[in-house]
Amino acid sequence: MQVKPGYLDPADQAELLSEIVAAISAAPFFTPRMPRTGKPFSVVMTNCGPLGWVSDRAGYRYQPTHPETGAPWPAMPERLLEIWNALSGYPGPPEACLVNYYRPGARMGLHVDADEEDFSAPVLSVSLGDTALFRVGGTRRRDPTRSFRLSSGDIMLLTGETRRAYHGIDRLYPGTSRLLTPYGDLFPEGGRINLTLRRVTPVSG
Ligand code: MD3
Ligand code: FE
Repeated sequence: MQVKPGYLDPADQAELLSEIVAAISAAPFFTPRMPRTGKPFSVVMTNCGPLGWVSDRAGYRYQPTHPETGAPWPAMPERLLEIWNALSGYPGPPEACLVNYYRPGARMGLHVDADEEDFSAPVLSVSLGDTALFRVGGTRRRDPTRSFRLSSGDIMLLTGETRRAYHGIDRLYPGTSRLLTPYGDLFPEGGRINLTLRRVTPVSG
């Protein structure tokens, strides 16, 4: 696992956010639900790129269309493809960009990302907006965990062993960023957006 604090400067963050806001207007946030129980997540989501991650009573999966509108996901911003090319070391483009929105009070419990077919590909995460307390452990739920803060503009690259580690977001630190302020209609309480770029299927060679 590699963390690149402040990889994106404030101008880059603002430009990336404007592209994500455009994607959200084409593919509105949906509320993911736990398989079987239907319990809603506190995080809302959308996606861009050829595939998007969704979760509902039927289960977790990647699919090419929005679960509510049925439309294909919007294209992945070129800027994200460039970041992936610069940092991932992977010989193919990402297929999914999951957009998670945390309002103050939202969290994401400890989990493992296991719905991708290609675990040799890294996961690349971009944090925008309020600082969050991130927690990562080992490949077993009982393994010890460590915590650190992720701030706006930070990029995290998950490779190798940590790609299969338990991780989650324990809390936000509300009011720590003004990046979302221009979009008060969409984000009236501020909050945090996390982008995760993933390869889902292996690159065919
Ligand atoms: C560590 N998102 O969408 S991103 C998720 O901040 C998710 O929204 C968190 O976990 C967020 O699945 C964390 C960073 C991240 C992504 C994948 C990982 C950390 C990871 C996979 C293994 C270990
Ligand atoms: Fe995850």
